[in-house]
Amino acid sequence: MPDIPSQPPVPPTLNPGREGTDGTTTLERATQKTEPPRLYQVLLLNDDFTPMEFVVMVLQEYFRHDLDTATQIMLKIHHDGRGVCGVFSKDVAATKVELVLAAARRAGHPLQCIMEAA
Ligand code: TYC
Repeated sequence: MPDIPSQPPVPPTLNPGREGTDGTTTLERATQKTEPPRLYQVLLLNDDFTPMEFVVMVLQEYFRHDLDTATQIMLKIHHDGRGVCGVFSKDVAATKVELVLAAARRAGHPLQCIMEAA
């Protein structure tokens, strides 16, 4: 099914015409000020109960880190209280948070996963 855009397309606005010497008017497209989409960090928070192996698995399966990187990130979270798993668009970050929380609850772990504007 095609995606339904959340907003209607914005018609191009035109600057006032620039008069030529030959009676013609040239219309110029106004500069569009489109901000780049905001990015969001997905973070895991430390707790005393979730097994280290489960956190490493989450970092590998949901954030595509290799075993060494996943282990380093897990240890950073264990020591500092929190750590960044990855940076994504808003929709992708929200989906990762939901998937990680669902996996943790299924496994009976209290792991917390949050997103923050980067
Ligand atoms: N602190 C946990 C333990 O000692 C391990 C852990 C690491 C838990 C990172 C959560 O996000 C976390 N078993």
